[in-house]
Amino acid sequence: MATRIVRAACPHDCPDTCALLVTVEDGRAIKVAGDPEHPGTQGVLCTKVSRYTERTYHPDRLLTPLRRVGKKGEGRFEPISWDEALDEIAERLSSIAARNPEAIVPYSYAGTMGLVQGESMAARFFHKLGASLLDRTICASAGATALRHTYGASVGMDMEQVVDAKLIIIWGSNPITSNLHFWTRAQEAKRRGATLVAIDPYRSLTAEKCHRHIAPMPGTDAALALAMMHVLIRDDLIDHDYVARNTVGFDALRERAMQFSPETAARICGIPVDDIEWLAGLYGKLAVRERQPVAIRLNYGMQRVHGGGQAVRAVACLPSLVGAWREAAGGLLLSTSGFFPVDNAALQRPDLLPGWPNLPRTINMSTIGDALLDDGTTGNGPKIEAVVVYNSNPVAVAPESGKVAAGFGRDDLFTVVLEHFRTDTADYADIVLPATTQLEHIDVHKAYGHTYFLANNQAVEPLGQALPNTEIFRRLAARMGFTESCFADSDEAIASQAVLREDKRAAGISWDSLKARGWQKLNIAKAPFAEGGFPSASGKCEFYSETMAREGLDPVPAYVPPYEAPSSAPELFARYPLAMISPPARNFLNSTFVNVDSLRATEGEPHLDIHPLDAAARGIANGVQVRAFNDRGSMLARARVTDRARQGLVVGLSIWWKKLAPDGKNANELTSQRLTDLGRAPVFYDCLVEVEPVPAEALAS
Ligand SMILES: Nc1nc2c(c(=O)[nH]1)N[C@H]1C(S)=C(S)[C@@H](COP(=O)(O)OP(=O)(O)OC[C@H]3O[C@@H](n4cnc5c(=O)[nH]c(N)nc54)[C@H](O)[C@@H]3O)O[C@H]1N2
Ligand SMILES: Nc1nc2c(c(=O)[nH]1)N[C@H]1C(S)=C(S)[C@@H](COP(=O)(O)OP(=O)(O)OC[C@H]3O[C@@H](n4cnc5c(=O)[nH]c(N)nc54)[C@H](O)[C@@H]3O)O[C@H]1N2
Ligand code: SF4
Ligand SMILES: [Mo]
Repeated sequence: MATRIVRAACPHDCPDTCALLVTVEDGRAIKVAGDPEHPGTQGVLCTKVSRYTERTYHPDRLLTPLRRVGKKGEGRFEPISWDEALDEIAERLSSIAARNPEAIVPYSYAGTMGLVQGESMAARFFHKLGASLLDRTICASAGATALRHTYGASVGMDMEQVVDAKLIIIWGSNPITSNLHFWTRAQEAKRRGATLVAIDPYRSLTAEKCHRHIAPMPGTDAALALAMMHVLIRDDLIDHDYVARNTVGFDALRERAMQFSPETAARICGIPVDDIEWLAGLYGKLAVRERQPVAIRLNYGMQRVHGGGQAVRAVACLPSLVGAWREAAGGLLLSTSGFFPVDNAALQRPDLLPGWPNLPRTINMSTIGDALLDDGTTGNGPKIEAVVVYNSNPVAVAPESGKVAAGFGRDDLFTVVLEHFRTDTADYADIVLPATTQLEHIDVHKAYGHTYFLANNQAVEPLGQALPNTEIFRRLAARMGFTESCFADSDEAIASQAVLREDKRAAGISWDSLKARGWQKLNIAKAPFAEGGFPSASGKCEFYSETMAREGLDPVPAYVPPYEAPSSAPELFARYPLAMISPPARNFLNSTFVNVDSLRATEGEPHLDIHPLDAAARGIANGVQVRAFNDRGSMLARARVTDRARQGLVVGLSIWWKKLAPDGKNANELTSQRLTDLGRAPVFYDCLVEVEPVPAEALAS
């Protein structure tokens, strides 16, 4: 029996980007484990990915190309050959492109975070075609834009250092679910005496294990952060030297903060004044008086609301006010992605665009429902005639799902989906193409929660007739007659183009060294901003952003209320008085893994957590079926009456496959297509609903 261990990387959209060791026996992967040597992974994987072989060898894996035979959405297909599939796609795309290539739209996100199987050959293909560009906003662009306007890029502290912090504020983040390896480090810090505080409207698995839980209403974090600044300034808990040397705009920030007394913010957030006084007092005292490391783990959960961008900006100013960056275990971490020198121009080749440097029109992925339903007369460019989906499941994950499904349901739309499984989106495809999983192809990974590049070596041969995304686009390019040499690059060649080796942060890192070693850390100082040196235009942390002022945006962190809240939409609130959020379930990764039986069994069925007082007011008993609804749609879920959800809030952990839910719907039936203040991102957690019990007779019928 031939057994070998292959060094690989977790492909999922998770800050931890774990280093994997795959055990392969006689050509079959039998075990996926965490690399004990990798400092981020420490030999441990989450439950989902330790079950990765269950997903790879799942009986429902797509193993041949398919052509739709039923109605769109019905999910009836017949197998066809690769030649038939690719000929038909090339023919359809060519004829649309001959009229207007902008009528073709790629739709992809982070089903794999790999630089090779993500936007390399695929991007080259769509660029050469002149297709519409896709604005990839569905997750992080509010926060990323805010960080760019504050620090200059998505950069922050090193998660490995956080064990020495004395205070860790876990803000809009649920690491036990979505950032496990940070949580391990936070627990070590706790054992060494750190205080852990969670800021989350929901008593998440993480919040219940922190020393203190502060539960503001969704979308009010900027008010909380500004009031913390108010207290810090009022009580002179400011690192004046750090502020003078390494920040710009303190006076403007002070003026703004003075408008947010703890009383004002407490009213906006729906929390006790003492929460704010206590937290700001502790943060300032530890950092400024005692020179102890204080850390903020900010995460994307708090920027999925109207004011998400400005809220991130407000929180991101806190560590600079108190000089927390002086310590390696201090500062803030939202994302480390901006540290990575990646050669996107080589990977994606935007120069292939027909009008380069003029760009085709851009479609925002977060409003794909409206985009697909646009008839081409609204001034937003031509009607969309074809969509090619890869690494994403928009019918389940994009907001206002009713419209997304109606859009993908258009009979005059040609849809191609590259997938592992027949997802909710694949059901709407004209042609489905079987893609390889991480065990069956190579890749290079950066991360957004740590600072290692990783290699993914191929562990096993592709299953059935599955092909890597790269090979699918390579073959399509050949059929379309694209002759540039980059369309012949092998995956190895693409992998070796990924790292920008001239950058000193990547000194000594290449595909060759990565694939042998598995992972390598970037060369970055332990406390990267101890003496300023932010990657912004001014080199400083920008409390006041000149760039934002020029763009007509509020240059100072501001509180922008939610779209759907009593103060901003009283009439809506009267009809739909509960704020609904739908953050990740622990055993799913977005909509990935929902079809793995053992993981779905652990989650059970779609639930809705509701506070006992809100439940009582509606005659909802624990365990009954309820319907959550608003003007956009509705979904069924089983009520869990629990004070984990604060009063006024309901929580439906997500993202369920619609077809595996009792009514064929999920939380995105209720979410809206409105966008954040910065970054054009969706507002999944800015969503008012009403909830009613569903009588058993109604369910039976
Ligand atoms: N197991 C698992 N892990 C995942 C994912 C998954 O689906 N499952 N998804 C991955 C992806 S793509 C991402 S982007 C990350 C997301 O992970 P996080 O960035 O941690 O974001 P969320 O899980 O969306 O939200 C985190 C917490 O924020 C809270 N929250 C919601 N609204 C607000 C608010 O307005 N203010 C504050 N302070 N808190 C709020 C939620 O209740 C939740 O407990 O996780 C990644 N990891
Ligand atoms: N209500 C609500 N909606 C949300 C969120 C929420 O918290 N609440 N979170 C939002 C966030 S943060 C995000 S990031 C998005 C995530 O949205 P998506 O990026 O669409 O993520 P997934 O749902 O995991 O779908 C990824 C798909 O890619 C496929 N895939 C994986 N690897 C490959 C590959 O190598 N090749 C091909 N062809 N396919 C592959 C997987 O099988 C899977 O079906 O959802 C957003 N939607
Ligand atoms: S999903 Fe996250 S925690 Fe789980 S193995 Fe992948 S990177 Fe690690
Ligand atoms: Mo995400």
